[in-house]
Amino acid sequence: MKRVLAAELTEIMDDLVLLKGWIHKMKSFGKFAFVFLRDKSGVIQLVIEDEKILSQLKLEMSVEVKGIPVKNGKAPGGIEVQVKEIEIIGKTYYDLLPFSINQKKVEATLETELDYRYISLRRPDRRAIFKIQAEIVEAFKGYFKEQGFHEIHTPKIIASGTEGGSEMFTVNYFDRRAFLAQSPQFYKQMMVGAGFESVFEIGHAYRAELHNTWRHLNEYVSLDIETAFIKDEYDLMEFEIGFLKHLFQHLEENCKKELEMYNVVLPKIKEIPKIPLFEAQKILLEKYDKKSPLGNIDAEGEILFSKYIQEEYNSDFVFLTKYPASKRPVYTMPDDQYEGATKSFDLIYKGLEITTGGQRIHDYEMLRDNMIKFGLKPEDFGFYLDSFKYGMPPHGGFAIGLERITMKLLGLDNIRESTLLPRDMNRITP
Ligand code: AMO
Repeated sequence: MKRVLAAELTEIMDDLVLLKGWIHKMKSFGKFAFVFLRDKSGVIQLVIEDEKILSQLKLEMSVEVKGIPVKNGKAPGGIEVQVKEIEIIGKTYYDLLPFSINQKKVEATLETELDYRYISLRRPDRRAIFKIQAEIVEAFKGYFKEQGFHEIHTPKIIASGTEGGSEMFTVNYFDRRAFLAQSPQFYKQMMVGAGFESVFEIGHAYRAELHNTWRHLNEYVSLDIETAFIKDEYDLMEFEIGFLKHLFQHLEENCKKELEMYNVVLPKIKEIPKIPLFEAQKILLEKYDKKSPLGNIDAEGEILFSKYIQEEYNSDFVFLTKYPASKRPVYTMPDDQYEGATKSFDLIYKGLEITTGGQRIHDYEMLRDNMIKFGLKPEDFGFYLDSFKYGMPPHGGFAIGLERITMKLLGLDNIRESTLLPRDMNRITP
């Protein structure tokens, strides 16, 4: 007998159906009970009259059910199943569930939920986050494949850092020291130059950030692109706008139910304002008396500036452009208009940076000289620098943090909520 899913029971079938799932909720009326069965698709009401079996049922057991679907206007979805046979196929071994699966509110802290991720994900609203996340990845793949980009998978155990700074995890690699990749930066550039021209990668990135915040993880998923023969960084911003438009269309078509659970109204993107960083800093100071750190704006500044953009441009998004060279990695192309600035940008979405990108230095000598200017030793960059000796074309790219875009889209408060199994300074399990 073929299994049917709860959500597939939309009309009455004469025959017995086979359902499998977990006991979501039970309402007993003495001689019979309504038992709600949950599977990956939804919840269906069962009517059970066998008192012996009812006494054995416990929340979250997994069961196999054979029964006849009948109409009941009061049942969720208008259909209930009159159970003929029920078998317990997955026993439980708990005294008390760590938190409720079947109530609107969880009544547990986020940390407890994460400790019991294997239970919290049984909640349909929690699984919805990851359904949407999976569709963000689908949309990213779909869009960039359509644009002629080639998917790559680059190593995550690497010999040197790519993003400057000290946020790297070291790994014992036999008798040598290696690092976990902070980003696929060098390899995505290399693959563009190697002839693919346009590449994308969906992969893990590692940051040994020494602070636990609502927006930082130590391991996250990076949606990266890199493309050759661009004119400048504005070509890249157009790619990101194109992707976002496609993404929201894709989510509207594929995640209606899940988006409703979080009351998400998808943004309608026409244009995204592009504002040089120094102007954003000036506006923050003049309008909000908010001072910014040198060559950047901090988390509070991002939130305030997004508020300003929402009021002035009616946009959830803003590109901050022309970041200073001193605050950008060594590979970033200097700007030809503003002294000390670069052809790089961040995309801020509802008060949070979700993307960094920019045009890269593609000329071998220029890159080598920039490394020296940054106080780095060109010989430490071996294969990366060498790959620029063979006609590297003008190119650039960007990376979107998957958990960050998911979080902002759903209006979640903490990045851990949009991370399946978060890694932070205090957590490496489950
Ligand atoms: P950057 O370091 O800004 O740029 O990272 C790109 C994007 O990745 C996400 N992100 C993070 N998400 C969660 N936790 C973190 N600790 C974290 N760090 C970064 C953010 C961020 O915007 N190589 C460049 C990209 C490029 O230029 O192509 C880079 O990695 O969403």
